[in-house]
Amino acid sequence: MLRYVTTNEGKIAEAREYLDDVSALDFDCTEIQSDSLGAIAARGAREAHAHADEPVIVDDAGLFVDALSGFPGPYSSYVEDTVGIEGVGRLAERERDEGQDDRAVFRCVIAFCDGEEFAASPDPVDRGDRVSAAATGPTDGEAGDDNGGDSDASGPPVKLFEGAVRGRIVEPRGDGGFGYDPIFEHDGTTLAEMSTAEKNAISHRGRALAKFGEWYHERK
Ligand code: ITT
Repeated sequence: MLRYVTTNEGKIAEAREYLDDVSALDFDCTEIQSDSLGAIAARGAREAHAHADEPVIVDDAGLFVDALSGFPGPYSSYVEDTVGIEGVGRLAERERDEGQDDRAVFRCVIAFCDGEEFAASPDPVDRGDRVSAAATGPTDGEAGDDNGGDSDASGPPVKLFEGAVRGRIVEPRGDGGFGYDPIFEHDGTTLAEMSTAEKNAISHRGRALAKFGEWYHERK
């Protein structure tokens, strides 16, 4: 059984369109401070696999607004909880009034770990060095203890699957989906105005899930 480490029902609903044997696992992964979604997801997948001893996926997603130099990006969750999606929309609008454009990109990285090695393929494998270097933060002896000296930087390899979708930041529309979906428009329709299948067909997560699903079915 594949476990999807998330408390977000929307993510599970989207994943079920690609994976028939997936179930949610409520496990509180360490959310490291990093500007790399891959580093955050890889760290979570290692931790969750060590905890559950089952194949796991962890997905980290973020909204990168061009006019805000990529903000909120990896901080999207915190910003949704504090400023709110309308607040992000207003910030983007203010910048737009200053002549900036309204484009944005939604990115998603799915990290898979089952404790085994992976054959080389086009998708990156995090071996606890390349990505964790970005995730490690202060080294031993440096100030700060949040994520400093990432003791889980080594460990089993983690395979990463990435997806992205370009769009525009607009006034909120639609009541489907979750998170930033109402303010993210793709080809004239916000993600919140789409069904799950329509969103998956063009979305960051749909693209990452399609790659992962194909690879995972062959691996099984
Ligand atoms: P888990 O960590 O439990 O998986 P989460 O919702 O916090 O749930 P993320 O950290 O990946 O998941 O999400 C970062 C933020 O981006 C968060 O505010 C989400 O609501 C939002 N988000 C993620 N995927 C999204 C999507 O497909 N559409 C709209 N917003 C999304």
